[in-house]
Amino acid sequence: MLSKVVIANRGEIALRILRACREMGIRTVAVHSSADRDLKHVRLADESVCIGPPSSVESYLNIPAVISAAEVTDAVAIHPGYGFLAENADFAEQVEKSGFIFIGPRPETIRLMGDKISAIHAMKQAGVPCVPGSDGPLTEDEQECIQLGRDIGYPVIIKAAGGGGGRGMRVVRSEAELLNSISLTRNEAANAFGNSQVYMEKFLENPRHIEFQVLADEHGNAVHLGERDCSMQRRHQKVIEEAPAPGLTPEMRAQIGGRCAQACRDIGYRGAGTFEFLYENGQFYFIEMNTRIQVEHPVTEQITGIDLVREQLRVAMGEPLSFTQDQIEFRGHAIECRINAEDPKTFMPCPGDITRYHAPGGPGVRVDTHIYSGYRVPPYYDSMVGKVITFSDSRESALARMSVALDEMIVEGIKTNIPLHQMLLKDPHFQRGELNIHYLENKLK
Ligand code: MV4
Repeated sequence: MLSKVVIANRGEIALRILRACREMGIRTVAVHSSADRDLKHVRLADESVCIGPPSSVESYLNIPAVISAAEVTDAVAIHPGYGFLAENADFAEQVEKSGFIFIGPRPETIRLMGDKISAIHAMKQAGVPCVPGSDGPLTEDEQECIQLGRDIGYPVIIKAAGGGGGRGMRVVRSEAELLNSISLTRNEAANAFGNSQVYMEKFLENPRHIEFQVLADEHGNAVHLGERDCSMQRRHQKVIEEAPAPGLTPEMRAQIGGRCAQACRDIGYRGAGTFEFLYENGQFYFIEMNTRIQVEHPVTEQITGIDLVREQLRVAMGEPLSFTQDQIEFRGHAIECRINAEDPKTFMPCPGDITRYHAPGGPGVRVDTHIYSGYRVPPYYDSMVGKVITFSDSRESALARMSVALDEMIVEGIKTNIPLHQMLLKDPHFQRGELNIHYLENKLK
């Protein structure tokens, strides 16, 4: 049994983790910056520790400060949430070396997946379908790179091994640009990630972004919980996510999901994780793995009835998963709209005082947020202030519930992207489930 957990995050996910801990009888420690004393989970936690000034670097990213807070409060485990230190292998390692449980995969697994070249290599070995591309890093041999480009066929994309999530990549449309693009990407990668290794993939023009959720325990059990379609995005920030992915057959889900679960067993994965794929013309291509709980985890929870954060905590205590693959059933449809404190037209962040807040509700409506009337959104962090999730037996009805929920929701004092969501919900293409990763940016043009 975990007696006490440090929640090393802020905002809605910190509150989500706190709720799971409280339900399980686990005591909680909120660690927060000096700008975050008024966060809802700080008020609700058994204990709280201010770990630094507003700047994330000096607080939520300050490894010694987070570990010291665990020491002084006599905690046994640390939950990193998403962002901040969640996928920092050095942090996970120091947490374990200091005698605490890191609620996530082993540090070596985080490191393996943090390097996109080693991640792809591991997944190929495990039988997960990948994008046609270079087998490993590009060499300095120019002729070899040119031949590789010809073999793959243009357009290709050069990606940094240390990149991911849209950082450190460049599309190459002809052989004439290839060598220059490789050296530009190499230089940027060396500066940004301290790793100049790059690799080449076939560039897919209009794919969807579909990701599979997995859970694995320390007893060799691993399951998949189906997929989420996260194609509605702008500048690598997801805006709307849903589960299941429109049009995906149960056979395809079982096939790709089964490969992901097997890959987890092969690499000795632990905890919650996500396999990111591009999906085009009925084919899946693995691109990256995320070794954390994700923002959009609720849509999976709603269609499976499984509490992913509870399972993370169970796995961290050494418990087996509380179900097997054949006990997982997918039911209905769930959609999540991310609510950001930003201008709905310019996307500029709009922090400030929330003078009035009324949450939507009713059957099939879930709101994951830390905001309340009188809360001040600080300017130092991500502008996401919450998520509205609706679910129903069909996609159409989940969309209708979302429209009603957002119409009912009142957030005053700050600008939010609710009007953007209301526009997207009326979009005939989105209503028919016809979208790809470029859809939103093209629509906004
Ligand atoms: C790609 C791609 C097309 N072809 N790889 C961007 C983020 C990173 N996770 C991988 N990304 C992409 N990789 C190949 N071979 C297009 C993207 C991409 C993208 C992917 C997922 C979600 C949004 C995206 C937006 C632009 C480009």
